[in-house]
Amino acid sequence: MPLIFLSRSPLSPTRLPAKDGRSDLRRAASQVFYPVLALPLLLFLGGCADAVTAPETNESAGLREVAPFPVGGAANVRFLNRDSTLTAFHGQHFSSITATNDMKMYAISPEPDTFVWEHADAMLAYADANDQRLFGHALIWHSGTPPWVSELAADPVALDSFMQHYITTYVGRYRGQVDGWDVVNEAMETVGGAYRETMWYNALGKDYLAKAFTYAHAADPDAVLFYNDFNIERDTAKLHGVLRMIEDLQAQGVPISGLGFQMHLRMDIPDETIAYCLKRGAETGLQIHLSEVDIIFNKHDDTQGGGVQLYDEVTEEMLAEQGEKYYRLAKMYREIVPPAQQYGITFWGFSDRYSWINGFFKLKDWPTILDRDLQPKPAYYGFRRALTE
Ligand code: 9MR
Repeated sequence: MPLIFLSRSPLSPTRLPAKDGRSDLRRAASQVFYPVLALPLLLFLGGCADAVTAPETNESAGLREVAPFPVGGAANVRFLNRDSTLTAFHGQHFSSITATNDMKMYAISPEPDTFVWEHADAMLAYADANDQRLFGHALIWHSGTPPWVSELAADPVALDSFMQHYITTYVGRYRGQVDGWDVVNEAMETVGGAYRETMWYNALGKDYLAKAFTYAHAADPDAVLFYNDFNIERDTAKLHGVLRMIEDLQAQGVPISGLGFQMHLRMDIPDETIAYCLKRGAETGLQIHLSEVDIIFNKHDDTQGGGVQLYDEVTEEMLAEQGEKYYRLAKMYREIVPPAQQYGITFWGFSDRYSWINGFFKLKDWPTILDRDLQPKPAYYGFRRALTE
């Protein structure tokens, strides 16, 4: 399916329609505290896993039509232009899109005093043409920082001034059109609750987070502004570190409005731990985004090439279990996160053929909702069942 590009300039002042009419609700709810009891929920989920469910009456409808919250798929422009089967799937099933890499700092500002808008504009045009919400990933991230910006760290004043200029220009350009941003990504150490000593942290101290959110809010006061991290659904020390940081930001009046759980899950991460972490996250009152969902069978040590191949082949039974894991994840999100805080669930790649997992960790795995032939897996049906029950 060819991409259709609209003629509307990305500078148009019209905010993309609140596609489900919920944007205002989402923001209004961001300060509300919702206590949730995890135990009854887990008992309930345990019961549901075996429950006989009524057949769905609307099987041809896309996930986006049956979901009570936005459902997204991460993709790059090049990818969307290349694979028409996946483009068609993306348009049919997703109401939200995140650029996997095209909106990172290394893509937007690869050289000094340069902004390259071509791919971000194309993402916006694609989102517009498909009536999807565009989510911005990610403004400040140590791994997304191009070398020339890292060199600025020798002069903290210059680095701060660049950060302000970058965020103001970028968020300002897409004001009203990018619905929300990962303002800061992965500011905590891989394991445990300490700040990651990135060049941003080393030059500016932990205040770089407050500054980034403040600059982003000034550039688009209506955008939903997220802190996003990985393993915070399993490493409770890391989650608690993130919660302390959020409390600190909120106490200072910093305009943070969302918390992203990346949710790069593994089959053996206990549901009880995920439920606890979601509950604690929701208690912040922030919007909660499951921002990069996939579920692997094998293991890795969180480093590039660090895969541990436990399973060389996947069986029907394993795929069925993965379907139940997807089911329980979506169900937990629906039951634990109050509806007004459900910013949505986004898949980080949605086919086993193209998933980042295999190349990055040097693993053979089956993490997504479509198989290598781009056919829906039990994971797809499990996820869908949790939306429609
Ligand atoms: O999937 C992304 C991969 O293609 C890129 O090479 C990499 C570096 O930019 O980033 C990957 O996406 C990461 C995301 O931006 C942040 N959370 C972890 C994701 C997987 O590494």
